[in-house]
Amino acid sequence: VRTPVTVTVTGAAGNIGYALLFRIASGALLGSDTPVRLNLLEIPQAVKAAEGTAMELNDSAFPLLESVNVYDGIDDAFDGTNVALLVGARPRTKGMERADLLEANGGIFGPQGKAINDRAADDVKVLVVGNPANTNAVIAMHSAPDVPKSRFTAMMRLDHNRAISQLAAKTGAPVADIKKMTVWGNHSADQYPDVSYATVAGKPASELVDAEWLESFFVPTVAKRGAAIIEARGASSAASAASAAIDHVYNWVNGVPEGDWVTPGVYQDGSHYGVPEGLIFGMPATAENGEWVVVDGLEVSDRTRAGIEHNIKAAQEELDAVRALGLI
Ligand code: NAX
Repeated sequence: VRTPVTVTVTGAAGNIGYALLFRIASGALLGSDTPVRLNLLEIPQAVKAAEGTAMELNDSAFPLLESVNVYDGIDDAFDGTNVALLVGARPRTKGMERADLLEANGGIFGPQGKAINDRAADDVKVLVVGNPANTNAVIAMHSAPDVPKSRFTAMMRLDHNRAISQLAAKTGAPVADIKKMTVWGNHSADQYPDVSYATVAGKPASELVDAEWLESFFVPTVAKRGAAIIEARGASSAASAASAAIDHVYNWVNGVPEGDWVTPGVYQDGSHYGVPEGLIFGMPATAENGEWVVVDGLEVSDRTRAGIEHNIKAAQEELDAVRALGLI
């Protein structure tokens, strides 16, 4: 049995939190031989609900769960944290301008980044789920100058998994047969899900589906799936988002199977696919020794290039707004 890992989950009393915590405690996040200490962070109004969830976690008697603690103050919540899942965010409410949304989230992710900087373990890995995820991740990263930038990531895995699911349904293949899916860019409607390199039971996906289906069905269906879930369920994606967060961290820590890759939103140093330095951007990656490794050198079609450029523009505009607000 390995040394226990401390996992901090923000927004622990929310919908994603409820779907996420039990899977972390069961061992799905880090593996079945790694004991977990859970730190749950909530805002004061939701602490009672988080304590209820903590009671249920204890009642589940998970053999790997060493402890559960609930916090309403950020510093202690990140003390010794090895994995920080930043789920809680300020949602966009009706009539809210983008600047207001960014400012409210800057007030959450800036201080959390600083607490991670000051209190987390040296090997801390951060996954930002709360929207706008890519930009919130950049804000947190800027407040944590002592933490390597590559430790701040944004969740693109739900988009990646949605893309796999759509391609599987179209081709009649099991999801396990689909490899090398890619989603470029941001977790927003701007994203570009790309089957250019994907294989289905070893065959190039591009030979199994036509360009018309990709353009008029696949891309918009994946990019707008969140809205379709809200329409059907009357609530936003929660269990699938939690599952994607589990997949992201599991692969980051334990690696990606040979012959495949996944999509994390990763820090850009300016050396990948023409994406400028400073963004946190979805692209194909594997993981080695707990570090993401971008899959470089893929040939990029004109359509993919356009998808990447569109996302660069969208991400930069959002960061310009964040910069104008003095948040980074
Ligand atoms: P909920 O509103 O159910 O839960 C959010 C929780 O966060 C609440 O309990 C709230 O009290 C808490 N919270 C707010 N501010 C906090 C702070 N400063 N510190 C600690 N906790 C705080 O939302 P839920 O459905 O769980 O979604 C959470 C976030 O995930 C949202 O921002 C949502 O937009 C985002 N999503 C991101 C996805 C992705 O793929 N990146 C997909 C799913 C989801 O839409």
